Amino acid sequence: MIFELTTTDSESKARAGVITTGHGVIETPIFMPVGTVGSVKALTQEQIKNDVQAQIILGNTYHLYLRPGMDILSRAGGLHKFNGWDRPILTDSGGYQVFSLAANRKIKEEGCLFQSHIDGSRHLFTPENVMDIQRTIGADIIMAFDECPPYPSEYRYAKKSMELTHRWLDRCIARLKETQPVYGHEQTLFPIVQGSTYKDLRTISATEIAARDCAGNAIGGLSVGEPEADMYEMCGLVCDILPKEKPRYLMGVGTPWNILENIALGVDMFDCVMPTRNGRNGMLFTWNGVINIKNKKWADDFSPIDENSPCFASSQYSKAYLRHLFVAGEILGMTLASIHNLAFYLELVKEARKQILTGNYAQWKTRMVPQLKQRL
Ligand code: PRF
Repeated sequence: MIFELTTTDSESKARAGVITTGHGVIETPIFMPVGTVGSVKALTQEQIKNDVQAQIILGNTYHLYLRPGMDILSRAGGLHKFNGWDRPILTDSGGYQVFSLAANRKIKEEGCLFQSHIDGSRHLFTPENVMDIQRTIGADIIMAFDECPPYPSEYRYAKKSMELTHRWLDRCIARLKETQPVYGHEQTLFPIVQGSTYKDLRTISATEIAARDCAGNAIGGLSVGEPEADMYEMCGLVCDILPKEKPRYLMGVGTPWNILENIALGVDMFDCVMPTRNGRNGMLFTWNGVINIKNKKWADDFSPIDENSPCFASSQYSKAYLRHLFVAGEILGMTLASIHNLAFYLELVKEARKQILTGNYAQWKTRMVPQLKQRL
């Protein structure tokens, strides 16, 4: 993987760059749609590519390991072959999903024992087998096995957890050195900064992570219930320590305004279930604010969701029709809302990139944030 930093904004820490992987290039800042089980929910690969214009999608080790399982993924020839997505894929390590989804999880030095949320079966994730699983899935970017402490966490717990994440990271790195990619293309490890909302822990963690000299770095443990101001403070502090010449990925963030604020702090990559999950629930994100399409007020609004959008779902379907689909429980409603929201997120980061390249990012961001937050 190669990261070329094209421009850094003079009035903020926003950056524009290009990541090159074995499955093509990614222009940063970028938003990555979440495809937990290997599918971006309710969308076909054509829709993700042509309508959303996604450059990279995410998969989850935890879900794919449980279903369809490693035997099927291996025999399919990896996730790219299995789901027909020929652009870059990033897999999360399971270090978050195990803690948020699995039952009876027990963290030990060796790894994490847990019971599947699907059938209750017992499993052990270790830094080593999580690397092996991600080899078999075959994503271009793979994540270190970490522990994401809940918010709030006591200082002593957050510190112990962070130290465990660092020891697990060294085991991930060692395992990758001993093994080879299965399908020929390169796989790049991103380690994850933790440390909850404690400034000294975040400083230690970012310094430790930077010292591993991996090709890209991630920031975890944020957007887990802490105030937005704390997220921005931690993210800014960590970005200032992580190396400039490597991409920075803020995991699981966030709203459109969270994305613009964190780009200003130096983040290059984002993922979040919000555009798809909230979309399936009738929440639409637009340049002028947030719409609850189920609201009665849209019943006779025959204007498009966004007439200026290049995306057909946003410009060709009226709000009244989309509301009707939601009220009637039609699955097309979920598909159109997901396409619209993801296309909007991708347009948002594309416009952010354009503003960085022309030197107007800070001003533009200040103007956009209150507009994006409006409730329509
Ligand atoms: N760790 C991992 N995945 C994640 C997170 C984390 O801390 C988060 C936190 N926002 C989202 N996804 N491995």
